[in-house]
Amino acid sequence: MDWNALYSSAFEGVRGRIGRVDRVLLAYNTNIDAIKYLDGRDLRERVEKVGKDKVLRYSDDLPGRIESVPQLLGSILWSIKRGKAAELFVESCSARFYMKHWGWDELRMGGQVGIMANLLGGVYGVPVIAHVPQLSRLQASLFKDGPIYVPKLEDGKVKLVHPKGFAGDEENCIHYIYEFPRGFRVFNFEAPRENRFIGSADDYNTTLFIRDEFREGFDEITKSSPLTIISGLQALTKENYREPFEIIRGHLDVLNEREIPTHLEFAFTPDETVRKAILGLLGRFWSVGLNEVELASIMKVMGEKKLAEKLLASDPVDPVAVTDAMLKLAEKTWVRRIHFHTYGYYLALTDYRGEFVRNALLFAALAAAAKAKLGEINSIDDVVKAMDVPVNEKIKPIEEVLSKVYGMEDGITELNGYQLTFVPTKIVEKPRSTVGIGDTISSSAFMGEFALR
Ligand code: 8BR
Ligand code: 8BR
Ligand code: GLC
Repeated sequence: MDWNALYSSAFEGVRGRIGRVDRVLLAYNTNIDAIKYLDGRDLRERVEKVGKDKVLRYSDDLPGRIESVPQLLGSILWSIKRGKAAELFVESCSARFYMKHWGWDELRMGGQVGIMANLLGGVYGVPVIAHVPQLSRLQASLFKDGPIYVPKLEDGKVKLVHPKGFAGDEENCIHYIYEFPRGFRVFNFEAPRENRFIGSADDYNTTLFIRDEFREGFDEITKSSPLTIISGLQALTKENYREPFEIIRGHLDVLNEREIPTHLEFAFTPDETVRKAILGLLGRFWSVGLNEVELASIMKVMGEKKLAEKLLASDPVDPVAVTDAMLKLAEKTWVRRIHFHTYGYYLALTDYRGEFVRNALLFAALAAAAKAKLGEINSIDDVVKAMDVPVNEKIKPIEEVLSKVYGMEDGITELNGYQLTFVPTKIVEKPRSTVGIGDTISSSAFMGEFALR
């Protein structure tokens, strides 16, 4: 299969038709990402200063939330040791103060909504309406120019303005992101792959605070939005999820009534009660996007323990286990589209057919590689700069398995009344940063499908 030729025509196809996507509504999580690229010596000195013994126990067991500086440093070590991402709410003032003084190398737009708003609106030129829980001046300044809007209530009426024109003087919701490259060393730990630990000094996104504009004006806001992407449910806990879930159910009623295709970006949700509650809502979404850890975590709450283990057992992930899990999820919830992404390839299961599903995935993979390579995509023409990143050769055996087991050809096959679609991705050797690549993939693919339909 000449994947490069398919990549190239998928890109041209989406670029030529992107103007057909009218407006995308994005809710709920937007924040500021303060990114610190870790330095091994600095980290070691900090750990020694607060006490190695106090810190190291958290590198074995991640705490539920951060209540002290040793917990913060220990959690960072937990991520490094495993090369795994983790995100925890930072409750303690002293840890928040410590992170602020430690500082950052870069401030970036954060949160699924913020990242997707800048990509879809600021880069692709697709009009978006975004939910921004707190619009501080700093938060507003991180929005790109372009057709990005937030609703503003004036005399009970919804007006759409660019975030920079909102004139809000609200709180800063800062997520401190500690990034490390593959091979990063501290004490006797060595990171098996690049990743990050996130400490969220944020009381709004973490509890899914929903603004009045979205409580009172939702009906009005959705009138002009033919597509929706929802995210930000991941930090809720069994103690606080009920109230926001009530509002979300109300929002889904409106979206379903209007037949607006809605995608859920399923980020890792540590609380099992919340994960089950999300599973219960999934049938009301058109589409869901997730990675292998997230799919495994859903299989766990569906009682599919063996399958969950299989999903985490090999690298690259066994595509037959992924397909089994996607089928189980689709048959349980009736969600129409599942987009799975992992390091090296994507799979989609849809209850509809067509090459456009594959081409949208290819466009997304090119955007992901561009994001990894450049750190930030500034125009749609930046996306094509990733064409020279080679298609992942390690994925050949995965393609062979899919062809042998399911008779897949050119990345497409039929299975139990669904279309199963596969693409091998382009992997950038030394990515600039890992934050936000998943959001780039999911939003580009979902939007891409509707451009190509
Ligand atoms: P298990 O609980 O099955 O080990 O899976 C945890 C996975 O979710 C890890 O891959 C870890 O990187 C990720 N994760 C994230 Br993101 N946030 C986490 C959190 N708060 N606690 C535990 N794991 C988390
Ligand atoms: P999550 O954060 O949701 O897991 O999404 C990250 C995705 O980014 C991975 O599934 C993988 O497809 C992609 N990715 C990563 Br991580 N590193 C990449 C790289 N260096 N080049 C291209 N894609 C990458
Ligand atoms: C989560 C984090 C946010 C980050 C985003 C990237 O939403 O809270 O800080 O920007 O993931 O995907």
